[in-house]
Amino acid sequence: MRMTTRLKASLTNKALTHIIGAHDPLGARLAEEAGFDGIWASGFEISAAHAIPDASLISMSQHLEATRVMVDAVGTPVVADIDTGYGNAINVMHTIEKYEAAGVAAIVIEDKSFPKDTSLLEGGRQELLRIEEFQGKIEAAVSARKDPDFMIVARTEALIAGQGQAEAKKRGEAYVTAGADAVLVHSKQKTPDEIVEFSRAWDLDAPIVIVPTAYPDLTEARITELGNIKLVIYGNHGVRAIVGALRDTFGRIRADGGIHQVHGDLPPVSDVFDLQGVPAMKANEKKYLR
Ligand code: SPV
Ligand code: MG
Repeated sequence: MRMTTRLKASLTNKALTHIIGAHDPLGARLAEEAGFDGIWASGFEISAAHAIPDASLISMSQHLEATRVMVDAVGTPVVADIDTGYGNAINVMHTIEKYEAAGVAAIVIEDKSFPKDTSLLEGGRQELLRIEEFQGKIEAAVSARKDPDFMIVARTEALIAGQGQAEAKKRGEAYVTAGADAVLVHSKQKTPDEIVEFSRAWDLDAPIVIVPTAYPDLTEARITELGNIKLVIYGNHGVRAIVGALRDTFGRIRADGGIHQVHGDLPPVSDVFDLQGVPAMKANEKKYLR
């Protein structure tokens, strides 16, 4: 089954589909191994992996390439975070063509102005596009896709921008009217209240998507109870885990004056060989090297 169709069916048939952020194929493989339904090609993670802010500094081609190599590495759907679509509706059409050709299962496009600022930053610049302008971008995305199962997820930053529930609902509805398959509503509040309120007021068939980074108490069990949230994205836990793990290991090696202490606490190199696909390569060598 195509990844587009598989992801779309998952949103329809599963109570809740869960995907997690990654920025490279190794992380994507580990997410797949852990049993996630898919990969979030996170703009934040890919920016962080380049050690630059998530503020439209990564180019479309950089993000696309990072996404493509993840698609190639896993047998699970990849959802691409295309930020604002890298420009206006025309840029969006080009972006959709390229991401669909790269094999991604769905894209998420957000209603902020370009260049964007990252959503969870205290005091970040959060300027929204006019609704009609963003509807034009969604319509452009819908017209540019070839596979009808390639989902276009419209993300509203109305709550992030402090514009309130009514604005968030109005925008979500307008985006579905324009052809969005689902609406991602983002929140930076520390409690789930704002998202719960949005979910309770939402009465369209199009499913809701959330990124509960700021309000981690909204567990999958509680999300499922709400009924209309069908996709949860864990945005940045991979890159944060890496930051913690590298800082700890690198710091210990310096403190210990060698690798003699950390050595036994790390996964063996053979574990990395497996993740690289070395056993399959060796099997092929046996067959084909003569
Ligand atoms: C990302 O992971 O890039 C996201 C989610 O868009 S957030 O960083 O919370 O905006
Ligand atoms: Mg992002």
